[in-house]
Amino acid sequence: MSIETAYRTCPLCEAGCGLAIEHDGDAVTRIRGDRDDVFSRGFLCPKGTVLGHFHDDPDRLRTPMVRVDGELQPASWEDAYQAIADGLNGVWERHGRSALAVYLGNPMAHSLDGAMYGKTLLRSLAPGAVFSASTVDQRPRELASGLLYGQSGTIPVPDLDRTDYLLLLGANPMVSNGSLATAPDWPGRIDALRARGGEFVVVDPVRTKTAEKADRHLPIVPGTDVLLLAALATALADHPTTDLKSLPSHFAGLAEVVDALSEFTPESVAERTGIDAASIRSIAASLATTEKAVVYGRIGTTVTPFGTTASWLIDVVNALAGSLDRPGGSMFSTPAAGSSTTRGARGNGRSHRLGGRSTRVDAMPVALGEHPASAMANEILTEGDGQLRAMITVGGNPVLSCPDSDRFDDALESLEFMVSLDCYVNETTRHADVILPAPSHLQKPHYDVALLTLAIRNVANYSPAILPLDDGADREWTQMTRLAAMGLGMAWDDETISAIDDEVAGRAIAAALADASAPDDGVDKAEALDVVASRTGAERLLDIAIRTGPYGDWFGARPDGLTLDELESHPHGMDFGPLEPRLPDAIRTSSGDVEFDHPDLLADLQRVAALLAEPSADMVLTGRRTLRSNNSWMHNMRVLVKGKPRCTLQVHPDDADRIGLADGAPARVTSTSGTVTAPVEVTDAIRPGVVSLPHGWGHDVEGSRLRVAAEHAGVNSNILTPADAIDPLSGTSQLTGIPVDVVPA
Ligand SMILES: Nc1nc2c(c(=O)[nH]1)N[C@H]1C(S)=C(S)[C@@H](COP(=O)(O)OP(=O)(O)OC[C@H]3O[C@@H](n4cnc5c(=O)[nH]c(N)nc54)[C@H](O)[C@@H]3O)O[C@H]1N2
Ligand SMILES: Nc1nc2c(c(=O)[nH]1)N[C@H]1C(S)=C(S)[C@@H](COP(=O)(O)OP(=O)(O)OC[C@H]3O[C@@H](n4cnc5c(=O)[nH]c(N)nc54)[C@H](O)[C@@H]3O)O[C@H]1N2
Ligand code: SF4
Ligand SMILES: [Mo]
Repeated sequence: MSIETAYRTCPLCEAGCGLAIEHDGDAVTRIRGDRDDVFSRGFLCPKGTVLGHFHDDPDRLRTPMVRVDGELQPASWEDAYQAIADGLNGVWERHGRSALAVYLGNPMAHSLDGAMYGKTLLRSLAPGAVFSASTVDQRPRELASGLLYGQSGTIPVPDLDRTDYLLLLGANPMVSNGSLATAPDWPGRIDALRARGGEFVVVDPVRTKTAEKADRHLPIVPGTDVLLLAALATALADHPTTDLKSLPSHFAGLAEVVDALSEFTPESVAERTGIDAASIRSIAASLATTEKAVVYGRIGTTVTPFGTTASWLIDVVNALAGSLDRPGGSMFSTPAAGSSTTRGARGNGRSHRLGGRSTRVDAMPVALGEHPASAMANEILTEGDGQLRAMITVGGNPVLSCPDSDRFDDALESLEFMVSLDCYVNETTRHADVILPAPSHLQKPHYDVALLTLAIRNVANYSPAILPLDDGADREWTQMTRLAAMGLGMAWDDETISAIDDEVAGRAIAAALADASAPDDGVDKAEALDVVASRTGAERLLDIAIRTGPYGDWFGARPDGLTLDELESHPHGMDFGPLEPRLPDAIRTSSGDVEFDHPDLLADLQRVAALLAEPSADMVLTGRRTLRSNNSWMHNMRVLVKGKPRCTLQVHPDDADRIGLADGAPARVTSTSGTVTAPVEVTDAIRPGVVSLPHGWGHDVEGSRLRVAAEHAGVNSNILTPADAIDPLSGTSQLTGIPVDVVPA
């Protein structure tokens, strides 16, 4: 035995924990938290320990699969690519380019290959529609950032380690380990906040593990955070210590916003939100008087019909509290691989307006270049010009993660051609004609390009691959480039792939050198290409991003600057310190100011007023996450699914009594889109009038090849999610507060 220890960042969720992976050749013997990791200091969750189990999972695909006589069968890489080219060309010839759709799933947000090569794939295929998990998740937050700061990636995060007052809405970081706020060990960081005398307040219809840690828990009526936030804004504006004139001059239009919100007082929203006016006023007072205070909202605030407006109001409240862009408040990171806050310059940006393109069938908004996931089924099933007839899914399982699943499942079955880049034959990929297997996470390098732009400290960590690729296998960036070559009408042999790769690298360098952030005394493109010549593919693009990032060496022009080699020589990561104020420099609107009084957001307040007047539904459905799950796709790991079933319908005891539901007995839940039957879990942790079912289950479908998951199937909660309920600004699906009827089954 010769056991080696390799260090790598866990790619599974947004926390990005450092792992110490002990392995004997191909065999992983143990995974621990890396105590020397500069960010996670040894923290990890049960999922982080299973990367070896995943690698060894016999159901994980090692070879491409191609449909032959109706059946998915193992095939050579060559045959698989040929089948893809034939299939795509056929669809393009019959129906044109616009008949193809691409769906990008959540793991692509964590994937180095996806981050570096996704754009090349999309640009070359020029599909009629791009869908992603963003419109069942954070898109409202991105859109609000686009409108306010001029760039959708300019997302503020709570300065967790320094704040003394954290108001958290619609997030359960004790279970999710945090989202749009990259921070390993949220539990420890919340404990530290309380230990330094800070206060922690949670707004959630459920008394979650996170709420249990709070000084105060406010069980809100699902979907009404927008009202609470509006009332917090008016109460803050009223507070004697608030002086709008003392706020930075680059916060434009706050007085107009406060005026426009005037009807939303704590008293006026109390009944509708379920939170009394005195509580709202006391929170506003704490925000006003605590120097280091912050409001942070997550998925419970975005997957509602008011997601964009609520995300905007979170920043309005932070600004009024003097917390935006201040230590201990809501801040912007300075990530090593660069971001929308480090590229460009103040004053040379452009402002966003809503009301651009919309979808063919349902006229849903195409925000930030993406079609809403809620529109997918109708775009596939509705005949006419522009009908989608082929789809490529890249690391996504939309059959379990997107609305109106039963109908969407039928839609996939009706496609003329489908390709999936994935690790399994699962609920979604069983419909594919060709599946290209993703290497296991241990077989590819990792750098969390996207999530490190949302880190609560400025940190960076690069992990090379630990295990070699299987013989003849392609990494995902190569898979995507071969598909891109097909889109460009080129061959997809290695020579062409390497030529495309060179061109992509050259373009990345040219763009960086032309950027306002580039030094005047820099090298030229040819010299720069020479400097990065030792790497190819996604790693070369990462090297370019790091060299031209805020700490970068600019290909030698800043000799002490950062390179990927330098980062790689720090296996436990590099820490560039706590977040620093970034405004106004990081603003990219055309005015150069944060445009708080954006007309599209102010206009939406009419809808908010209508919500205030609308009666609550008798019973609504919300979702939840469980620690041992990761959306839909880790239920084939026995260590994660053993024990009591987790896919239960949580019901308050009063509701259970009224409806006649017993703990453990099955209940039938019906919405406008469908019906599921799930076992009841009676718990007083949930607000009366609300039931909760986790998403990502329902593994008992025909044709999937997940032997362990099938034994712990659960039900697919998204059968209950209607496709027509969205945030009309961002197109994001409503996944919480869905009216349902619950009866004993
Ligand atoms: N009702 C309800 N629905 C929800 C949510 C909710 O809260 N409630 N949450 C939503 C959210 S936040 C999200 S992000 C979405 C997730 O939605 P999706 O991204 O569609 O779903 P995942 O379950 O993450 O599926 C990931 C897929 O990628 C594959 N995979 C894993 N790793 C890799 C890899 O490295 N490479 C490749 N090529 N494939 C890989 C897996 O096998 C799986 O098929 O679900 C959303 N759906
Ligand atoms: N263990 C585990 N970790 C994960 C994932 C996973 O599936 N499992 N998924 C990852 C992904 S893709 C994401 S996006 C993140 C998400 O991370 P989080 O945003 O922390 O997501 P959740 O844990 O679902 O917590 C959302 C909370 O919102 C509450 N809620 C529902 N409706 C409302 C509402 O109307 N108002 C308010 N105020 N609260 C509401 C729910 O009760 C729930 O407690 O987690 C990531 N981490
Ligand atoms: S918290 Fe997230 S990043 Fe950390 S070990 Fe668990 S799954 Fe991996
Ligand atoms: Mo997500």
